[in-house]
Amino acid sequence: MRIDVVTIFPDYLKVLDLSLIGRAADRGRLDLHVHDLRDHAHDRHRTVDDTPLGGGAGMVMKPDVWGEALDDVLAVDAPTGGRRVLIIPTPSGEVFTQRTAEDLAGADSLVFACGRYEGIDARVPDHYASRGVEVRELSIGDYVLNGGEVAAVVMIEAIARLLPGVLGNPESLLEESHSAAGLLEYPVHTRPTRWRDLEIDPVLLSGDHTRIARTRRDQAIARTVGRRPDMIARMDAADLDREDRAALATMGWAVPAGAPHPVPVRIRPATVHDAEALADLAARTFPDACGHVIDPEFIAQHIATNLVPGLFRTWVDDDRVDLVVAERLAPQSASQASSGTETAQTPIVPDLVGYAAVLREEPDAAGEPPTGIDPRPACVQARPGQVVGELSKVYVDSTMRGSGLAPALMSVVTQRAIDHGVSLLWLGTHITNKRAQKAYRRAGFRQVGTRTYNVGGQDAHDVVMIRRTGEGL
Ligand code: 6GU
Repeated sequence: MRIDVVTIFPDYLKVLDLSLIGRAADRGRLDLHVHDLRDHAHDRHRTVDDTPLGGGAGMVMKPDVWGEALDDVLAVDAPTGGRRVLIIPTPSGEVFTQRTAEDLAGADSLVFACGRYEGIDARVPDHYASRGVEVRELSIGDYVLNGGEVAAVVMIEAIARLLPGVLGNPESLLEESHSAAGLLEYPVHTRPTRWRDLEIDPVLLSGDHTRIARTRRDQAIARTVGRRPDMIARMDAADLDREDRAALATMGWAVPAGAPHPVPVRIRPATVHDAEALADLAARTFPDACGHVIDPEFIAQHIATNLVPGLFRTWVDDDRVDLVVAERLAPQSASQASSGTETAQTPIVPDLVGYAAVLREEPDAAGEPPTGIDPRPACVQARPGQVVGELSKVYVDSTMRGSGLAPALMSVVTQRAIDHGVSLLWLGTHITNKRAQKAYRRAGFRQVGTRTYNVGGQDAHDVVMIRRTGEGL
């Protein structure tokens, strides 16, 4: 690749003679030429700028001087049929990204026109574009430098390291930040394994490459969620496997069925303001859990009498009930969701897409158990004094199936129950609902028996599963 740089400060580009890029030039991979713009100024003072037409602050670089300089460079260096790009670094350009670097690495010749002051007369890029030259006005980020030289150095380094034979180890191109994967790179470590009291995840020392890859991927996801939520919002859902989705869902992002990208979702304890939306959600999701076996009329009856706003209000007020909801957030809240900066305004009707509840088996002052708790089946055997909780509900809206939200809700609600002393969790789920059983098994539940469950006056057959938590697991 040939690179020409036109500037009034040729010395700025000397940094490119150092290190990698310099070595690439030495080995003939890169043919770098730096030209002094002032060689094309013909007055006594070698003037390259003038005051802006129309008034205003600063100075503008003269089109006649630039035209002569660029005509020369473009004439000398006409590569035979190759692709040549004229690049004008400017803070008002399109943003230069890794994608731009990859694209430009495919060119045969690049010409950088580095402006100073308020920039180059705007007719210069227009002129060359109209003559068929590929012109790109590019910015390296949202801040202002005094001139294009440093930006040109940045772009040249980003482009040159992608050229074949420039990097010593081309594999390091595969797993880096801003690669096609759309994630920041995972944190890296080297010996000593313990440094100033800081240790690394022991998985990295396990030699188990599958687990190492998973841990690193989770770390890359966590880092990107925290630092660059905009990148998460742009991720291609097709690139996300089930474990990616589960990790994202615990970090405030879920992938709705058929959606192109993750969307921000917050898992939080329910409040009284959620009661109506919870009843709606329950009415939408409960029928799916019945495995199309139970008479729709009985299901409707059960919903109308049990899954009402009053039930959810009662649960919110009962400290024996851990009730958590998953709320879909408006897209602009993405950065707030992951940076933890809460905004005061709560939507009037929260967009709830999932909920989970654990009901603790414990009488209240009046000797009553929590509303809606089921009798503990005989196959669920507790040790004396053990606190038992029923995982009463984990429902996710059909649009969020496979989004990772169900396991995330389950893990949040069970952790809250454990924090409240529960060490044995049980649940009943319809025998035909294999999808739910599989999800519960993944979450550490195992089947211990069956029960008969009355839905709107009709008997339903449930599988009973338990999970022992905390000590004595
Ligand atoms: Cl390309 N030039 C200047 N002068 N300032 C910048 C820039 C370029 N990119 C960001 N700031």
